[in-house]
Amino acid sequence: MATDDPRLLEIREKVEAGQRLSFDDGLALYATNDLFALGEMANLVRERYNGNFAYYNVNTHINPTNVCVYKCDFCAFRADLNEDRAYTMGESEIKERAEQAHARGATELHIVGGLHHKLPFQYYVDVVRWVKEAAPEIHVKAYTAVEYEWFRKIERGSNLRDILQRLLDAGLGSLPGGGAEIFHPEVRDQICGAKASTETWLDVHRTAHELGLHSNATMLYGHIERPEHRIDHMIRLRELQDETGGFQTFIPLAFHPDNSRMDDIPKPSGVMDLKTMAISRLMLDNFPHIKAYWIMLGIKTAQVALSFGADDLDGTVVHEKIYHEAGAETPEEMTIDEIRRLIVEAGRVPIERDTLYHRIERDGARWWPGEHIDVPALAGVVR
Ligand code: V47
Repeated sequence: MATDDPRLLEIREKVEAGQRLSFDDGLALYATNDLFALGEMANLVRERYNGNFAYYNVNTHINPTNVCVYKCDFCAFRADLNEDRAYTMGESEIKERAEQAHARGATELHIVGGLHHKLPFQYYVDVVRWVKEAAPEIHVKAYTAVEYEWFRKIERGSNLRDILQRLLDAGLGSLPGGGAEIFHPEVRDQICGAKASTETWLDVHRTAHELGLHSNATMLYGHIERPEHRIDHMIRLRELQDETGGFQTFIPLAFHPDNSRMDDIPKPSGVMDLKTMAISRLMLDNFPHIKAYWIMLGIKTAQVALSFGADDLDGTVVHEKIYHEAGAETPEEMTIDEIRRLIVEAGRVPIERDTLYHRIERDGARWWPGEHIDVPALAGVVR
């Protein structure tokens, strides 16, 4: 490694020996300007865990409603019930979306939306049921921890376990990682103080893991948070993962300010994006995968991120609304050929996966899951 920064050399030794990095190590990584040294260290871990593979899936998003009781400062997607842009999808629209997704070969539907104060919990259960009726093979990755906490509140007398079980019975397959934002109260209280607390977010994922579900985790960065808040966030996730082993993928989400109440904040820079990707890979030593979500990062940065710790690009993604409302300039969809070309050009081997990281074998729009892609360095932690 070309660096002569003694602190980085010390961290490098730990990384080579497979030792856990501390909070102070994380801060030292954010303090360095040696992006190449940082990227090279993250790449070492990335290749130790996932070799030269880069994963993607074929998926579609459904946001059943944008009506939301909360007014998170960063959100450009939400609407009040009486606004013209407010909508709620019914059974036929959800089923049509699921059928379309199935017809084009999607293996996953990613479902998240607003917390609608007039809809009962049964509506959210029905959304999952409608999808499974229309397209039984599709994996439903649905609802953030914030939504689960809302369901618990509106379905009086139920606990989180009952709520999750009812959705499991309707066909739920796993949980996406949204709603995590920044766990540290100095930031969380300011940008989304009203919604599910850090403890609740972690508790929803813990309970889901106990029920045998896998989930993802995110972190929204590039707004008012500082490096210590990001490192604190990663360490809280690492601790829960030590306990349960149920997380699959960590997704750092770059903040998009347009149309939000924080539109005076500039978008995170390319350096910040790559640093955060690399540091995530280094700090989250018990997460099998780190995702470069191209919709948020932009296609070019996501491609470069495959050499800075990331091993996954998410999917072909159709009908993405949350970031496009907030000014994302990426297209709403990439074809399989485009994703594979980006991966090959980055020197990686493209592997189509399903939500739970089984290889997908494909013959046009028809597909079937192959073997599970094990991460050798984490044997025993993930299925
Ligand atoms: O929690 C909202 C973020 C998240 C903005 O699990 C914004 O595979 C940037 O979690 N600028 C929801 N970010 C999306 C999400 C996700 C995305 C892709 C894959 C997976 C997965 C999960 O979107 C929210 C919030 O952190 N968000 N508004 C914004 N203006």
